Amino acid sequence: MSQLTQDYDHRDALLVVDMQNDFCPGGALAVAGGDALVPGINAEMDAAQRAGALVVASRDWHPVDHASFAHRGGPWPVHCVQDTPGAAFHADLALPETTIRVSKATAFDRDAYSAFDDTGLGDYLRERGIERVTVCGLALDVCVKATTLDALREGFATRLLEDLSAAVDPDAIEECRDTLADAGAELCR
Ligand code: VGL
Ligand code: ZN
Repeated sequence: MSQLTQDYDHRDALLVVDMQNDFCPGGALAVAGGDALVPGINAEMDAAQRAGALVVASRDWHPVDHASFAHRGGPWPVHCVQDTPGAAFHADLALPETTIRVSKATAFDRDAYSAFDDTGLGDYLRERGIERVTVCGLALDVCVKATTLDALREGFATRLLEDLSAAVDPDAIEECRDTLADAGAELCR
């Protein structure tokens, strides 16, 4: 029988990117199929935690009037404003109690797509003896892509869980896969 989750051990971190209401259908910056990832990601987090891996969950966590919002000249509608329901993790996301939570893009004047950008996550993972990072979540063509590329730059072996990620722009998926594979990520299904 084929297994449905990846292999993990204590040198692994599973990094769940931005599984927040605003990126799910009905949200301010909805990704088609975003909410449908939740059961699979829950199973993956369970497998990772049981195997002694670290589970990390990032959230997009913008101040009111953030620089990335359209009314300030940015590319995005208002989304993931700190302490609003849209910024909360999806209600069915079963984060283990020991999940390391990382807030990103918190600076008022500048956007940040990667969970490694100005968060200290790279040093933290190295201190914990992590050698490999497995990335899933939202959105494939924005924050998952940037996070995966940064994980590689930070020197971690890096896997992308393709079936547990969805894109804002479905036309960008092919380019995304190529870019990540060329950079050295292992694409897993
Ligand atoms: C994201 C657009 C704007 C993401 C965050 O999490 O992929 N996308 N901010
Ligand atoms: Zn954002």
